[in-house]
Amino acid sequence: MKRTAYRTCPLCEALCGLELSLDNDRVTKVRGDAADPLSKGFICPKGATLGSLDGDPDRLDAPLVRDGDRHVQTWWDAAFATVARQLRAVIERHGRDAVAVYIGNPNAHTVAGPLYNGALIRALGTRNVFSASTADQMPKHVSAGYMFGDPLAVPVPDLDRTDHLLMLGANPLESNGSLCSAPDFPGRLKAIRARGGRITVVDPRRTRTAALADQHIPIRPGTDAHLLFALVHTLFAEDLVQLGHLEGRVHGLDDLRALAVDFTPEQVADITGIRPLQIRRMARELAAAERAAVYGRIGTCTQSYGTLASWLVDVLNVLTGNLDRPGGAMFPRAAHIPLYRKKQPFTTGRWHSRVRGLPEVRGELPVAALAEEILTPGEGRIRALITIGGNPALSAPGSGRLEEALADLEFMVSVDPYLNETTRHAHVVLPPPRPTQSPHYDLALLNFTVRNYARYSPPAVPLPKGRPSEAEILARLALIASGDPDGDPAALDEMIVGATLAKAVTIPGSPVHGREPAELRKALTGRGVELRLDMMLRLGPYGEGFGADPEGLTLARLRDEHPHGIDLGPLEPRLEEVLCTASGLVELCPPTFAADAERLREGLGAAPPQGLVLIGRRHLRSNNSWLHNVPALVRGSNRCTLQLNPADAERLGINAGDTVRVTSRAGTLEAVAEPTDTVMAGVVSLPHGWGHDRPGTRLRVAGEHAGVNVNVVTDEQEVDPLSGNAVFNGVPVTVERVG
Ligand SMILES: Nc1nc2c(c(=O)[nH]1)N[C@H]1C(S)=C(S)[C@@H](COP(=O)(O)OP(=O)(O)OC[C@H]3O[C@@H](n4cnc5c(=O)[nH]c(N)nc54)[C@H](O)[C@@H]3O)O[C@H]1N2
Ligand SMILES: Nc1nc2c(c(=O)[nH]1)N[C@H]1C(S)=C(S)[C@@H](COP(=O)(O)OP(=O)(O)OC[C@H]3O[C@@H](n4cnc5c(=O)[nH]c(N)nc54)[C@H](O)[C@@H]3O)O[C@H]1N2
Ligand code: SF4
Ligand SMILES: [Mo]
Repeated sequence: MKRTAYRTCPLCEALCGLELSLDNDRVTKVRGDAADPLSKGFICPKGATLGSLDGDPDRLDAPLVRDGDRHVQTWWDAAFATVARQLRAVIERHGRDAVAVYIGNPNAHTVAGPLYNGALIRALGTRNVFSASTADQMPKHVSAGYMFGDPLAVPVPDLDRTDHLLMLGANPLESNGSLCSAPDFPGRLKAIRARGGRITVVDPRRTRTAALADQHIPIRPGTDAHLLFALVHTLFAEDLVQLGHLEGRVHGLDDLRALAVDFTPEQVADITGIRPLQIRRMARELAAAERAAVYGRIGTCTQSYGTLASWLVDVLNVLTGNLDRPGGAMFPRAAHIPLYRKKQPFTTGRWHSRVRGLPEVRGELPVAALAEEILTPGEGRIRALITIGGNPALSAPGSGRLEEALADLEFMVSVDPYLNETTRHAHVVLPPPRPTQSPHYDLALLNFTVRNYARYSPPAVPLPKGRPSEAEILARLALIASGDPDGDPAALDEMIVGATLAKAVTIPGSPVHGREPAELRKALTGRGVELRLDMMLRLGPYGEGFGADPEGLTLARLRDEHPHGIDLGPLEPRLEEVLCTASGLVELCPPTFAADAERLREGLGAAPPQGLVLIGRRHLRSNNSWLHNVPALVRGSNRCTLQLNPADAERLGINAGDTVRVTSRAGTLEAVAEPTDTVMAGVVSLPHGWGHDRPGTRLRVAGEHAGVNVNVVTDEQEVDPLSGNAVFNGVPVTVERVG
């Protein structure tokens, strides 16, 4: 039977609405959903291939168990029974911390991950929790945590209303944007210029985004914090600080001014590679703009000063009066996040990693420490691992060592649709259903949209009988971890809903303050994911509030009356709702950051280090490590090349197409050279997510386009000390021609 279904694309942070044409259970065509108020029909080449991904013959549709070097299909009950038995055995032998969890990037796109991973982690009672966040945006959380009191309060550039966008370490023309959900990001950038605004891009490469901007400023990798400090310095020195509506709402301005004194443009010029005059001009332009936003993304996070750079980005937004005002950097209001939440004061380091003593951040330890926690003998060593939608064998820094570690585990279980570089090590693989069979609501991303917006899509294709949803898989793992392997997932939902409602009624300011939880429960509809979402939406800022606002949102209303999503309006000033620092003010100069800034001083006036440094690269037709099995996305020339500046190539006697050896402290790899003047001299660039040549995987297409794993040479010993984040940019390497 032919029909049409609507849903959100789960592949990147742009959250495009899709219109799927289906023939029975098969997707025959994918188009942009023109009725989606946020994406308005926009779609990219990845979204257009969702049908191939959904129907990929290599996608697992039954669980696997490992038998020696092979994986064989098994029944769901048998797979869960094996997990229960093996996890119990590891916990009995080595204790609860011996079981680690790794949560990968797709958990930001599934509804199951954010709803059930917490319960699983709590039930395990382990301190060894890792995720892709420490290979990505953890510096942003630490920065927001100390500045605003809430690690999730990461300001988003108000793209549609700004006149001046200063972008560092982001390439939305390839990535489609990150921590800023904006379908058709390229179109929104062009609109800034069309209305007379200005875009400046700071990036070691002349990317497609840089090419679209008014101005591209090449920067030596890993030195953004130096540049940003010099911008702060210039604002103070030239009396350009204008807090405007933030006057009286910040703390630490004098400390900040004192700290910035030495960071003159002259002092950072050599290390950043940017002329003092240019730095002053950037500061003046930023200060002069009517409405400006500074936006830093992964290039500024995955470096050794990641937290300092993230902090200084928002310091600039504050000093120019642009935080929390239209056209500046604003805080979206997500429909599922209640306003009355009691927030804990933000801290880090409540525990530390066993081997290197790295601090816990947001309940996690750095993924850069995962391998050593598995391989180093002693009390508290990790002996079992649960991976959920992640491929750390390719995505984690120093992943050569991590692969060795994965092979050393006593037990590993993976919730993943593919048998890939990571899951080939698993003793049990539990595949989630296809995207079309899964419900969708962006719990993790609707907090970062450029307009307030919500959308829920029910599964477009029903699950076959006996096939668990991803939510049920994770709920069953949580039940296993809590010692109740035969427990009912529905009972887990009731417990969570009951606990949330019981708390909500006690908090003054909540729409249900003083009500009876049991009575509230009766109003909710649906089971599992839908039940949980219905509760969250009702308690949220646009919610029906269990009768408080009869016109407000419920899941049924969002699903049935707004199948293309609902526009909840432009971003609005809401700093008061967000702020939860002890002082009640924006902390401009947290002591922890001031102390770490001492590391930056060492670079002042210093000549840049000699030698080449490595950075990453994203391509529109890729998505980290896992879309290389879709034929349409890997067709064409090899993209996994080592780009380098022609001057460096000439000096090293390297020609286009030569095989070159790249060596770092951590490891060595071979890649094909691609000289290009888009990369600044002294910098080489290799994309991540490749290296699909391992035995024991089931990725037929990707195997034919294997590429090399860049993370063999990135160094797990280097982290941003405040966040524990991995350092992928500015890795010192040597490059030589092979043969
Ligand atoms: N097509 C595609 N889209 C994706 C992904 C993908 O793999 N492919 N991945 C998704 C994920 S998980 C994420 S987190 C987002 C990331 O989204 P973005 O942050 O936009 O990611 P990139 O495209 O890698 O852009 C980072 C830029 O930083 C530059 N850079 C490197 N080092 C430095 C430095 O030291 N300083 C400065 N200023 N710049 C530097 C790089 O040259 C690059 O152009 O993209 C998401 N979208
Ligand atoms: N050198 C270098 N390394 C990097 C980066 C870089 O820029 N340079 N970027 C880093 C960044 S930003 C990130 S976010 C990380 C990503 O790191 P990871 O999250 O570890 O890696 P991914 O490649 O996103 O892995 C996704 C996995 O999820 C599975 N999957 C896909 N869909 C689903 C689903 O619906 N449910 C479940 N359970 N599983 C699913 C896929 O099969 C795959 O195994 O990589 C980091 N690594
Ligand atoms: S931009 Fe992102 S969300 Fe939109 S269609 Fe492409 S992959 Fe999907
Ligand atoms: Mo990411």
